[in-house]
Amino acid sequence: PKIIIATSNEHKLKEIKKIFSDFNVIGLTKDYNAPEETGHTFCENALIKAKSIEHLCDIVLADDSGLEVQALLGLPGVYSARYSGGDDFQNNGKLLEELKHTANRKARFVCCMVAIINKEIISAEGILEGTIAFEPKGENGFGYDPIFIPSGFNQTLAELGSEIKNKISHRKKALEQIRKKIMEKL
Ligand code: ITT
Repeated sequence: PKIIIATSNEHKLKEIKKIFSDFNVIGLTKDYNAPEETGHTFCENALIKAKSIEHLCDIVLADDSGLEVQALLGLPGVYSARYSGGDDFQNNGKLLEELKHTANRKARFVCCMVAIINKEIISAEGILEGTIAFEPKGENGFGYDPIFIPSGFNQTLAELGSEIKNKISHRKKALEQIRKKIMEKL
């Protein structure tokens, strides 16, 4: 089946295409006129994005995701993309600076997927637990991947690479759950 994804993030799109290789996943990226993400939760924002392209296809999907740092009471959270006002590199710099004197490095990635399938809304959440590194390492991935060490590993997601990331990530977990729900509706 064909699925259109509401995202302007090429990296997300690539991961979703890889994990949903059994669907005909189409990304809008450049043509996507992103709505303002005014929600207070990942799922609210994912729903705003999914609704904005609902008219385009029988199945549409949106991903809203981010990093919750325990010592920062859950920030950057829904503000993850715009945390520093700059790019990914600056976001990572700001976060490391804020945690400079903090021993508690616990954090988690959260991903909420919302699909609208023949007007019906379904959602699923995925979480990846881990810790924040003391300096950025690795070249793969995007966003906070260079400073996030998933539980059970001792390298960052950017060092571990996409093959491992796509097996354990918050995005993978959310997609597998929503895949089941989509299949039930088809
Ligand atoms: P769209 O809204 O167009 O999908 P976006 O990048 O703005 O693209 P979000 O609003 O969901 O997406 O913000 C997600 C941010 O959270 C993203 O820019 C990263 O900074 C971070 N993030 C989410 N998933 C991540 C991952 O798998 N690895 C690293 N950082 C991630």
